[in-house]
Amino acid sequence: EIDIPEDHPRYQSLLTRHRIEEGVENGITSKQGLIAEGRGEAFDYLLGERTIESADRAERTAAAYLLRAEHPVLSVNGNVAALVPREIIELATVVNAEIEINLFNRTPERMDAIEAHLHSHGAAAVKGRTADGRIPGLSHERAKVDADGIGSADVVLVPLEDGDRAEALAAMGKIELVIDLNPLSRSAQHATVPIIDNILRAVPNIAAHAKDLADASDAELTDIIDAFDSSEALTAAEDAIRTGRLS
Ligand code: PTJ
Repeated sequence: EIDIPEDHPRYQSLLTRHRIEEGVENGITSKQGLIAEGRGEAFDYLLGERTIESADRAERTAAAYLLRAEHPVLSVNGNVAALVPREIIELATVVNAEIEINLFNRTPERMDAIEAHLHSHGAAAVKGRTADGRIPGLSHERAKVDADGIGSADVVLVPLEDGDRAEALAAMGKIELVIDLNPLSRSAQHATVPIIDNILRAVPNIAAHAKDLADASDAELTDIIDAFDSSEALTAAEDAIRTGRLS
């Protein structure tokens, strides 16, 4: 077991690393997930390991999209399952979304391990096993989705997604909410709403905004959505990284 003193200045980052390491040991996270985590950590360090103002606005906008959606789906991969299993289930409950396991490196063993992990954290139904739908333009394993899950979703939350898949989902006309610490990644660039923040902070904050907006009318949700500018959000994040200014 892990023993990190809570007053360690890098407590959160050490805890994150430990969860990802444990995820790999338990067959949940891929080895590439370890590399992705390292990359994310570097960007988070440069952002000051906090939710910048523009990311908070993106998170509120994401909450508005999820609440207004007819069929919202939260996509879960090996990093998401290791880092925020409880928080993703909580968000799904708050916005009434489905959860679908959707892996870049899909194997039956990892599908099983992630499904069991989500169930152990209280998830009721988890999609992703049927795999009777395809994302056009991707090779076989990477294209698999559930036809009645991501296949027919109008709004999808895709945290830490590979660029090709993010692009292909956007080409299908989905409203894509992307959580990615790298504002220059193709996933962030193709997102309807790029959320440049650590998934550890982003998912609970989207849920908090969704709770706050629970009684908002469709018109109010639409106002929030219309006021959001994705290229401005990307620029603000890049600016914060380059200058250390927290915009
Ligand atoms: O579990 P699988 O098989 O579906 O694979 C998942 C990974 C993440 C390995 C796969 O989707 C992948 O290869 O993704 P990439 O192309 O490495 O992109 C991951 C992005 O997430 C990078 O831009 C990272 O900066 C970012 N990232 C990493 N950790 C975090 C993060 N963003 C937010 N919060 C994090 N904790």
